[in-house]
Amino acid sequence: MVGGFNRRAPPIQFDARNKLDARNKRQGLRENLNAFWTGFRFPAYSACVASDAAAVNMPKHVQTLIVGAGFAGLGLAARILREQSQADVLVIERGNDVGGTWRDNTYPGCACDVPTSLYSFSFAPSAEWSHIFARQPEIYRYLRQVAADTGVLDRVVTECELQEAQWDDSKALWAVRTSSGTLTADVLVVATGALSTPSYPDIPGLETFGGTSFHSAKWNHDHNLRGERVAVIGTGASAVQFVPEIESATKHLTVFQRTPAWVIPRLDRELFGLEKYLYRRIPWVQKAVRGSVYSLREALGGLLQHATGLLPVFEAAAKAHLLRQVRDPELRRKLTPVFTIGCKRILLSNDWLRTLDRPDVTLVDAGLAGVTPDGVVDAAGNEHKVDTIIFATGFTPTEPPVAHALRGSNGRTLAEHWNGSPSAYKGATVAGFPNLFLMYGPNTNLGHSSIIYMLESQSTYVIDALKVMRQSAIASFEVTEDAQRRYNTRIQSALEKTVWNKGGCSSWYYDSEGRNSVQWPTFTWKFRAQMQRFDEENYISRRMGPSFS
Ligand code: N01
Repeated sequence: MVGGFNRRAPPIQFDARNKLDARNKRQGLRENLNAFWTGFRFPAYSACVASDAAAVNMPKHVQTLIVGAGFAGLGLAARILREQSQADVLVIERGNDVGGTWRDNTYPGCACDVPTSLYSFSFAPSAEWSHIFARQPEIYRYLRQVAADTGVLDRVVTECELQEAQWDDSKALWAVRTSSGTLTADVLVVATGALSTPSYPDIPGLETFGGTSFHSAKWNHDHNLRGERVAVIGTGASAVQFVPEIESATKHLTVFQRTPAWVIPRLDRELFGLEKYLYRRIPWVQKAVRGSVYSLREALGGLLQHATGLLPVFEAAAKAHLLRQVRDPELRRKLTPVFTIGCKRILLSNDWLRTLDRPDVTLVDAGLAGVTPDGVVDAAGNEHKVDTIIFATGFTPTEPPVAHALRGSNGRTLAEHWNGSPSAYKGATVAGFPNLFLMYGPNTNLGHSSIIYMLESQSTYVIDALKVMRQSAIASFEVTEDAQRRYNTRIQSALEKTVWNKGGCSSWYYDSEGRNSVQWPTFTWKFRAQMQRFDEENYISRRMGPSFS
């Protein structure tokens, strides 16, 4: 499945692997004692995890089924296997490889905008990153290597899409239909990512366009942009990365901006050989760097959440950056946001603004009226003739398609239950949907730090829940409506004070009900603290009985 994977790359260091092995052995003994738990059985599918879809032979039942093999699904599976090497866990992935968003987003210049020392698994540090902000190919390579080194790869079925999952209350399990067959699962974990389904704007006439069009998350590498007139729709985190990369090849670039973003310099550089050497030889050096990046980011989070009065200092820095890079005052005016910095994601770029100031680039901020066979018409009625349209219009985090595939205890889908406004308990569980965990669920996104930290916190919660189920012979758990309601009231009230809610912008953090159902409102360590333990007291649990055997 991972043809081209560089097996000669230096191994990723695994923290205290030996200690873990010993713990795993002790754990293994305990697991055997607890083997009465229905789902416990040795995996029967290792041979069916395939390099070609035809060889896939789905198991009939699995204890823990994870949907999605990106950072969230891989990280969780890796940690489950570290705790219990024989755990009955299966990962299904609709793509042809692991890697999630870092497999799919291959646009020119794609890179992480969070320092990679923090945007990587805590249990799998790598000393091989090329830059402070790693590039997409190396992050993708890293994920494949982690999947291989942790044994997760042997539990992944690729090209296997979840089509429907229905909770069966009488048997206390999920009946799952996939593109590769059906199976049942005791526990279902949805790790399909919040930024995985591309969003396309609803522009009249789009279907009449005679040229080429594609989304930044599905870059068409077979199409050569050289000498073309290209339109880019959207000016978010993806556009600022690829526009400077493609501009010199195109004949003319027309960038359609709906809302200008605050942009600050990306303080990036190559990592020195000495740094990599130290990271390899003295792992705590890298841990210290990770710790400092984390602390600085938490300080920024503090400003975004609690001290919005200090944010104009950052706006001044962003305005100075704009002044340095753009000579044309009219263009500077168009590029100056009218909302508080941080309300939308702060963009990092050293060449985006400068690129927009080039003579072969036009920034259109009049809005979009439609598409003709030859080009794009702006709201002022001007037609911009183009050969290719690239949509850099983001994703659909508040309307995840997977929610249509999950049916809870009353037969309604999660999408029907949410009705356009997602909410969950701790971003992880939903009343009416027993034995279901969401990774990167509602109100777990960040504006200041690494989502990997949040995902690892969620993994801790899921793993503890699995342990509690095993130890207490619990067949099913379901969060109480009351706990979920109280939790969300608290989250929404905390969000009220933050820049994401009161910064004067509209953003993809808001759902169709006008509720911010995306952002985590406070420090990430507070999220970690609440995810340390599976709080059974907020759940309705059903013990195993003869009907569940
Ligand atoms: O998408 P976006 P993205 N007509 O939603 C515009 C993550 N990420 O792909 O601002 C016209 O940020 C929209 O305009 P407006 C990161 O979390 C991470 O760039 O809504 N324009 C905006 O300009 C990021 O936030 C990394 O008014 C329309 C743009 O399209 C997220 O991915 C790297 C429109 C969309 O910007 C998404 O980034 C890259 C319409 N109908 C991305 N609809 C990391 O390094 C939308 N727009 C971790």
